[in-house]
Amino acid sequence: MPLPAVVPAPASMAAGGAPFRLSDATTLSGDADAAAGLAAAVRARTGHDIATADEPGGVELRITPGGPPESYRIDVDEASVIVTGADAVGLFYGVQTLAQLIARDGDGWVVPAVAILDAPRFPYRGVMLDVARHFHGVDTVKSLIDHAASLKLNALHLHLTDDQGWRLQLHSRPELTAVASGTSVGGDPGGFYTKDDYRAIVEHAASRHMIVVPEIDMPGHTHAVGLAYPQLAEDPVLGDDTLAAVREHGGEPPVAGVPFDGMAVGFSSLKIDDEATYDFVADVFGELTAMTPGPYLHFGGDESLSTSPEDFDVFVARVSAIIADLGKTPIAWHEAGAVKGIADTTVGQYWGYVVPQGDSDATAKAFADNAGGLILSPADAVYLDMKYPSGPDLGLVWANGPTSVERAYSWEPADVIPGVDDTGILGVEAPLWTETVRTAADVDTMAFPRIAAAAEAGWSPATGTSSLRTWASFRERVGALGPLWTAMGIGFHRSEEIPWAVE
Ligand code: TNX
Repeated sequence: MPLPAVVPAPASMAAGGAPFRLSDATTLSGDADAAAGLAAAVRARTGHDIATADEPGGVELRITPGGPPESYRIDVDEASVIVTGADAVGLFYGVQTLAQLIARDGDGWVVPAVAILDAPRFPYRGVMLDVARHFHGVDTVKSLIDHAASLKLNALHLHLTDDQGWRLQLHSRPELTAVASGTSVGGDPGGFYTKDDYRAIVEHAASRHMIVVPEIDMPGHTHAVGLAYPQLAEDPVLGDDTLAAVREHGGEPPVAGVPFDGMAVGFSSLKIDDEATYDFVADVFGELTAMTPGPYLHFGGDESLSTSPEDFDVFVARVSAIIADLGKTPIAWHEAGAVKGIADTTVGQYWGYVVPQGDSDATAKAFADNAGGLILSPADAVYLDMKYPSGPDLGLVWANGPTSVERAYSWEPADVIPGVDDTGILGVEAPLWTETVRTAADVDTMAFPRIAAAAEAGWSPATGTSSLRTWASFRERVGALGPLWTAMGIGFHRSEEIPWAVE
């Protein structure tokens, strides 16, 4: 009997025997939060309501402390479905798995007889949304949280600021949103989150057991800061890369004091020698600390092409220390790993290729050698903004693109950076940059199904250690999720690489 389709692949699964049949007599008992989540999932998938009951029998949801964090087990036979989490998160993930197991059987619905034991490989499993190149409102973000959490992702990284706009209201620095949030790439409208909006996102994420990781990118990617506080920013530097990007993508080159709506990078920098810059950094991350319950604050550090290497070192050392002194763990893109004076708790985020080019592996490895560890976001595999080989006319191609679903899947975290194995890897994150991504539908189509490949890299056993961890298995399992994703309202890309199930 083939194993039922679960994504990301569980640590262990056995199947066989008569299924559990959902009927009007089926009852749900146990943990109230998990029961509400499961009832909603069953309603979305089957159109049926299940009644809750005080007595066990039917479907039972419990928390029994003991196993690893976030772990759960599911035991299904003809008589009962029992989901047991080691903690509330584990039970939540057990419910996500159960929602995937529910299958049509003629006119009815069944849960196949299985025994699943499951726990994550890595503690950090993220998705990033760039709300700076195009602003995306609270509802879009909430949907992304719901959809990503169903794949057991537990971190939402928001890229909140860039050359094109500043998207988070801060009372300590009101000019940022008042002056520098009005536009997006291509002259599209901008926008920003009020403090209440941000709180709503954080709370919604927490209800799905996700943390929010806010990123304020610096010292480059800061043209918008210069609109609000001109004294903090250098004039744009029109280097060869910037001018080439302007030629390739169109639009005007950046001009100091004028909103930038192009796609070039690497031309802006905060003033490194001015103490006012560090007052600004302390205000911004101080206020963000009070607003953000999660442990991480991301300070960017990528593509600072117009900041001299010496200045970059000074800046990264000071900013990482400011964040660490606030009691938070700094995260930076991998370029910052070359900086000797960086706070040693800083987590690095690797965005080089699956096969590292240049010195990207050496700078990334520095984080694993320190206390922080490494988040892997190999651009030619899990960058959700790369074009698909065929399909929507969205996305970029610079990272060895276009990127097929098979390429998004076919990499092994422990094989990317020589000398960095599971002990140095904090986790995996799939970034969605939004130069070309304007709507909620665009977010869905670029993210799904490739985000499922990243989720499996972050959650499931290493390739080679499980028969489920192959492209052949993955494409079948993802295909089986098509009806569930449709019921959840996910507008996924119907890639022809995947045998999508039809009901
Ligand atoms: C590189 S990857 C960037 C972003 C762009 C992205 C587009 C990284 C750390 N920086 O500024 O939006 O490419 O794919």
